[in-house]
Amino acid sequence: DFPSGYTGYHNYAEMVAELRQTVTDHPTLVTLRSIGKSYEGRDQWAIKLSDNPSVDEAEPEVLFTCNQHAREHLTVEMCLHIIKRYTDGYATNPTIKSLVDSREIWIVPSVNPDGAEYDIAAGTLRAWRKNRQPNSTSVGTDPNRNWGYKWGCCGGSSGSGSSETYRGTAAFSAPETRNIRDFVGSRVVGGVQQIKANIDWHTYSELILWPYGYTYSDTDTGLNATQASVFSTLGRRMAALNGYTPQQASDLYITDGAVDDWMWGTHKIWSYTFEMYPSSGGGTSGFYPRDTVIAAQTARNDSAVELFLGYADCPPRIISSTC
Ligand code: 0X9
Ligand code: CA
Ligand code: CA
Ligand code: ZN
Repeated sequence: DFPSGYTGYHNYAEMVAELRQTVTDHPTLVTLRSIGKSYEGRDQWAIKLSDNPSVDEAEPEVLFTCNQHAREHLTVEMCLHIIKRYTDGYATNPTIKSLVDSREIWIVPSVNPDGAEYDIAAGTLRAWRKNRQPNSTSVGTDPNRNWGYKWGCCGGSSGSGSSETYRGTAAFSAPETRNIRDFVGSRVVGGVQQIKANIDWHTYSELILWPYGYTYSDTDTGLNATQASVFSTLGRRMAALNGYTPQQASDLYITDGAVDDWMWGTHKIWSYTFEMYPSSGGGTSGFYPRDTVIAAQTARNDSAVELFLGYADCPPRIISSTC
């Protein structure tokens, strides 16, 4: 389990208990489902948050994903914080009520539960990143190099099983990414993708990133100048609210097979990667801030998330463009 100084973080069992409690407390606002099982057989839980959550209403859908990377435990807390804020705040906060009533918000607090549990299983913090799927030489595929848009194209991932950025034997070779792929695919209704926008939460460096990650070019196949301007304008507006640094993903470094390129490249979902607190850290210490920072570093994103949800029906509106 989490060691001393970190017990305020949720392990997998505590996370599931919290999700079930949310259903008990707010049965008119949330439903809970598993979207599939991890390599080791843990459920990947998804909350749907909306008015009339058991009905598929004609409302723009939004997806928050957390904990692709095992050791990035602060992101689990971010997803749980969003759930708490938009349920507990519903009755008293008119902005929250109108967003919940006009959107269908999907939240997956742990995309990579096997890795997260392995990271803490010895009672120490192992700095584990990948999933727990054995490969030819070692253990683990990097989920965020396993997505199927330009997978392995561009030197932004590794073909070596021992690497921290091992891309897997094929796109979606990891059950964890495959299940999210299939879930997102299941939201194509009548030929129209219902999910309009996504934030995939990571740590650390305090960044807001947008596609593409596989190329340094601002525009490329499937991403024109107007769309690039939407990404950067909304990215900068959110960054002004949380104090993160906004940039195209490849300005950090080239990645291929990352989730945001797939969400946009394949589904035209406006997908951002947020790298949370801290802004810098020595070695792996940046992945392990004490639990005392959880409240402030999750609440720090409240106004950015609110802006994101407000524009999620049509992000191009932010540059007075249309959908
Ligand atoms: O390398 C990653 O997957 C992300 N950084 S982390 O320290 N959380 O592992 C950054 C990904 C940046 N690229 C894209 N978002 N495409
Ligand atoms: Ca609804
Ligand atoms: Ca719907
Ligand atoms: Zn990460």
